[in-house]
Amino acid sequence: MSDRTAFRTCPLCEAGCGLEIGLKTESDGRETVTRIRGDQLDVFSHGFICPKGSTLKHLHEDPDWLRQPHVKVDGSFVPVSWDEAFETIAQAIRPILDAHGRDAAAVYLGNPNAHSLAPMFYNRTLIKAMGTRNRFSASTVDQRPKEVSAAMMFGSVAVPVPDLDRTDYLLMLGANPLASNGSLCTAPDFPGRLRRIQERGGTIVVVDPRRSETAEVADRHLAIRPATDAHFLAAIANTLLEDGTAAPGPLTAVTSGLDELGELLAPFTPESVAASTGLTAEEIRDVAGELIAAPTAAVYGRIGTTCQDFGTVSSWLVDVVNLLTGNLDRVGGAMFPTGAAGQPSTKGEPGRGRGFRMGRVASRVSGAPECFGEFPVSVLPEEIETPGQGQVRILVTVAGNPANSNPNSNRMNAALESLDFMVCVDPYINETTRHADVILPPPSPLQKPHYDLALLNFAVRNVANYSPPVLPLETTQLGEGRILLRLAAVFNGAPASGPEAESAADLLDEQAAQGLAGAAVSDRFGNVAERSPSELMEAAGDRRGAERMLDITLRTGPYGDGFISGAEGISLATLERHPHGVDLGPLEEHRLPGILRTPSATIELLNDMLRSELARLSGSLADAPPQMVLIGRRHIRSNNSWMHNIGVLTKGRNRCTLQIHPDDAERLGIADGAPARVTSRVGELVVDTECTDVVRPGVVSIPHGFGQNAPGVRLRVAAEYRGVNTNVLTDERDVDPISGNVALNGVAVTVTPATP
Ligand SMILES: Nc1nc2c(c(=O)[nH]1)N[C@H]1C(S)=C(S)[C@@H](COP(=O)(O)OP(=O)(O)OC[C@H]3O[C@@H](n4cnc5c(=O)[nH]c(N)nc54)[C@H](O)[C@@H]3O)O[C@H]1N2
Ligand SMILES: Nc1nc2c(c(=O)[nH]1)N[C@H]1C(S)=C(S)[C@@H](COP(=O)(O)OP(=O)(O)OC[C@H]3O[C@@H](n4cnc5c(=O)[nH]c(N)nc54)[C@H](O)[C@@H]3O)O[C@H]1N2
Ligand code: SF4
Ligand SMILES: [Mo]
Repeated sequence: MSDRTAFRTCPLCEAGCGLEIGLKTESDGRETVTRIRGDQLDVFSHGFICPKGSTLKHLHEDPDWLRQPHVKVDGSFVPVSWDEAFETIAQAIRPILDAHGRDAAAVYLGNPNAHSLAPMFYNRTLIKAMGTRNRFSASTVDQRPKEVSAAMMFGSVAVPVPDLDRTDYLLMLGANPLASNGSLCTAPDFPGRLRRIQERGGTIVVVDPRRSETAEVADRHLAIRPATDAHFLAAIANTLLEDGTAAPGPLTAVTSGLDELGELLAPFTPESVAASTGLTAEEIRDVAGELIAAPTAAVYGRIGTTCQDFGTVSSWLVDVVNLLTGNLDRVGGAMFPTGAAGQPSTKGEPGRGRGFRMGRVASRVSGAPECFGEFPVSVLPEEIETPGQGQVRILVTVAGNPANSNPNSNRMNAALESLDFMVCVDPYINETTRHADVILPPPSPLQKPHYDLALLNFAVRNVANYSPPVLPLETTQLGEGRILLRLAAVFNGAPASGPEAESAADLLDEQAAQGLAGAAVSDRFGNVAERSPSELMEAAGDRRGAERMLDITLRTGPYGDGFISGAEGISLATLERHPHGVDLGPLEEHRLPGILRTPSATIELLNDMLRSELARLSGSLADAPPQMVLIGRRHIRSNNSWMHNIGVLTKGRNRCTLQIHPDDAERLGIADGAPARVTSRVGELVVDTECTDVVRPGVVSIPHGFGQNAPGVRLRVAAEYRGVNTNVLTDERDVDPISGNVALNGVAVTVTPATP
């Protein structure tokens, strides 16, 4: 029985489903959650949720979720006040920064930041206050190659998404939305959207070394050899160019590099890539022919195409094929969303900008190029380990678990333990935060406001949806934005406690809002603003913190009243009146060339980095594949490394198994269910096997994110789980050369029976 119903967007994955939350007032006046189910009226998810959606209640009530700061004293964590926590940080970091400079402190931003409103704004403030070039994030174990390929082609991180609701033909590579619910393609009820493609007579083809849950429902599954997607896509592109069926249509006029493309892709014929991909030339030609013949078609690639050796060139080829088949920026093809917090098109004119540059600075130890203002996480351990000027001695993590999620976990754990000082903005004592000196826990998702600032820019429909906090903060808690502002103030040398610390945080908030309003109006997107910065600040009224930042962002976005003179544009107040979201309609076509931000105001297909990668790619055609390679997988009941503490999700059989093909298991003498020893260049582990023909021979699969049974971890449910951390095996040296993203898939391993 509920006394009240609240509506909120689920922040756990990219789908962003609407939740209906029942609340009851207890005798002490506090509200508790009675039930969470899908919000039938949500304009985007229409009632869909996955098994994780209802666990916001469990997360909120998890006794291991810290509700006040913790400081390590003599090796164990003790709860302290916020003032004490920030004083501890101030006293520890000041002498280190004074002696060794700003680069002695590094920051690592993890995945949940992308799902969290305040950090989307105030991580910038923190980073600025830290003044360090040593910036890292989970992006380089994830989507960085796609961001790079999009930025090269379009001049900004404008990533086309498959128009799921209107396409006739969907070619998906390295994505398993039936488990992940989609990524870089925000689509609540992805399974339903796929089903409807088939119901309207369309076709789904899945390219994956494993017969994933998504492959099972597809019309066709091509069991490609890991890390050869670029071979496959290059052969498709080359086939279309060779047989003259390539038809970029009106985009030809705004594309540069098309002439040279044929020559560079010439080595890749369906016949020449058959051996490496493990597919037949005929299968590849069929897909090429079908993509052209389909009334509309979209190619979509995800983790399997980005977290691999040829990440950037694979990601690039996805959109090259979308372009060559005439499906880029067209209904039913690969389209550019118009997020309410996103990038408007210039009016009428081709967009022009500074384009994409990387490598402005290089990392200290191995010279890895900067990309989007960050170094790849693959070099974080060496930056901590290697003495000298600029050595990383302090690490701040915000919503990240690099000890589990990054490659070569043994090395990462040792590096984290060797730091002089570590601060984690994180709710849990887990594999990473156990190394911390201070943990600053954010409130639970139900206590935070929400707007999918980043992810709605990748949505298959234009939608805007704001959720106010459902439950209040407890007296021991601090909002996440406030935590980041207070921490930034400490790095600025401001007082760490008392009223002066509060004022310092207020001042930073004021500066952040003014900076945003100023930047927005001074021609953020080549449009002329209708409102001055002070008008925007005034319009935000009494709002402060993330809500004020969001209001300014919405008002100066493509639907905002900051740009549309006279019209009732979207502001935060509009969204507050629509608890189920505002539907802004299906994706629009012809956003090109208006959204381009390349210096040439064209789609820039080629550059020297891509030319040299294509040479490496053709060189790799003759490579003998390793005998056995490791890939990852996800399960609908997991969320990277941090939700195994929720019992309703982890109950049931062990899901952290080594999937191995029965032929391989027999050859290696490994019985189904028996433990196997898996060894890579950097580490080894023992894991339960699961003999199954869902993986192709020569490929084994272990899901990531498990292994919470490490010493010092305080996750009482997760620690009991029979899981291992697969990133003990993944190799920080194995990176996509352009983006620096780690090749978490396609890792060479040996598998042997483990004698207990
Ligand atoms: N082998 C292998 N490894 C992988 C992958 C793979 O496919 N295979 N996938 C990679 C991918 S795609 C990603 S995105 C990375 C993720 O890498 P990370 O972001 O480093 O790790 P997560 O497992 O997402 O852990 C998130 C952390 O944030 C904390 N947290 C949760 N909610 C909040 C919050 O609201 N606020 C704050 N401050 N903290 C919060 C959690 O306690 C946890 O410590 O892992 C990568 N690692
Ligand atoms: N339930 C759940 N949902 C999640 C997450 C989670 O941990 N659990 N994590 C979230 C995050 S951070 C992200 S980034 C997204 C990721 O979303 P997805 O990209 O859909 O992630 P996966 O489910 O890992 O699917 C990747 C697929 O790539 C395949 N693969 C591996 N190597 C190759 C290869 O070389 N080539 C090809 N073609 N395929 C390959 C794998 O077999 C797997 O089926 O999911 C998000 N959603
Ligand atoms: S699919 Fe599940 S985890 Fe993802 S947003 Fe929807 S309910 Fe939340
Ligand atoms: Mo991710």
